[in-house]
Amino acid sequence: MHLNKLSSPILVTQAVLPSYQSYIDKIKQIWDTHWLTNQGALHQEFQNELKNFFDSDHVTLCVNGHLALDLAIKALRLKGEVITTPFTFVSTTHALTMNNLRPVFCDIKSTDYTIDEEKVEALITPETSAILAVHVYGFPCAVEKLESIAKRHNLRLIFDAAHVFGVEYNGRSIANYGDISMFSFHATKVFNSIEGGALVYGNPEMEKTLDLFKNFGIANAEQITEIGLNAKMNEFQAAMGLCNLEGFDSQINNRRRLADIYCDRLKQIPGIVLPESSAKTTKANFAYFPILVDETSYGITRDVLFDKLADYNVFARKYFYPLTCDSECYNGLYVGAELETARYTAQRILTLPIYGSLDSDIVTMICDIIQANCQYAPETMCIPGR
Ligand code: T4K
Repeated sequence: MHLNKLSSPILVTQAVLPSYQSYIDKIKQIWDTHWLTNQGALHQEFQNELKNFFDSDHVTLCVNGHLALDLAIKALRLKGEVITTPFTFVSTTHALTMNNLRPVFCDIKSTDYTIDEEKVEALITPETSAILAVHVYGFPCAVEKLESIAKRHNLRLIFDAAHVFGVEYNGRSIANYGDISMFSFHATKVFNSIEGGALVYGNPEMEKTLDLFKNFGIANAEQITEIGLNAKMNEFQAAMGLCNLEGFDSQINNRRRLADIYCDRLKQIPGIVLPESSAKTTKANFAYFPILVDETSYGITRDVLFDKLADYNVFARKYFYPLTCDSECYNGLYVGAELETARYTAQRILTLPIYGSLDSDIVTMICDIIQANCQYAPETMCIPGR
């Protein structure tokens, strides 16, 4: 099989943009009103749209996902220890440690890489105040089991839902589980508001607290009732969110088509392991396309495959390596944690390029490269183009 290097780089994702004209039309009112931030009209409109989208009465917008998570932790007044996953973007762990909480790392499942709910209870101590789980790559955690553990032990349950915008589980938006869910609308996500984030929750009393925390704790011009920060979403972000919401379904449909090509081709290759979400009733969003490279069956390691793809101008990413707890900034504090599956996964995971505007021929070519580099391809394997 002869494969040529691509003329321009293919990155793991490409930010979704609405049509130029639709954004210009949307931001025109900012020039009319000179209102740029601090809960303006576009902020209000976006918040209302998201209440419909998430089927929730309570949505708080934030300038980014990380500060949204930070606010959730502050508003829930957590203390002591929080059980969490190390297989995530560093934001999840940093949000805990920056709030003087001690993360207690739980292992993940080898099927969909979410926190292993069967291992959570053993980690609960009198110091535990919450569970912070991540719907990683767009795969829902075992939400009911985590909810019942949290209830039994009187713990708060937070979902880092940065990856699951648009996902439905059991016919409901995934936003409606746990005490609070944080969504990221960063440029790299399936849905973006340039930067941005939202908190979705059921308790109406949280709304006031979150609004205070995200605006310096200012209750009114003369009263500061909380030690808060600035996490407000501005009008340009809200405008981008509103425009991108319109194109969201077609974004997901395009991703689904690409994911189908990846799945059909890659499942045939020895040593390329595809995730299996146990949440069968999910409406998926194809936020990421992770593969696990099992070097004993594939013949080369994840890192070698990463380099081979780069030789063709294809830049996959090692999301999420290293585990957050093994990051330099944590100074080996968690080396002893029993995280066998998480460590195995982080060494072998590779997320392949996926985004709505990606050409299906490129996806086919990426599969060809992965297939061509398998050292143990059986003779009978169907190799298109050979
Ligand atoms: N929790 C979880 C589980 C998360 O994954 C994240 C964020 C958070 C919390 C925090 O949410 P935010 O505060 O970010 O809202 C990226 C993103 O910056 C980060 O948002 C994301 N997770 C993480 C998984 O990925 P990098 O350092 O890998 O991004 P970068 O700049 O290398 O971009 C990746 C690719 O995206 C580029 O190769 C091309 C494309 N891209 C990027 C940017 C910035 C674009 O096409 N346009 C752009 O503007 O972290």
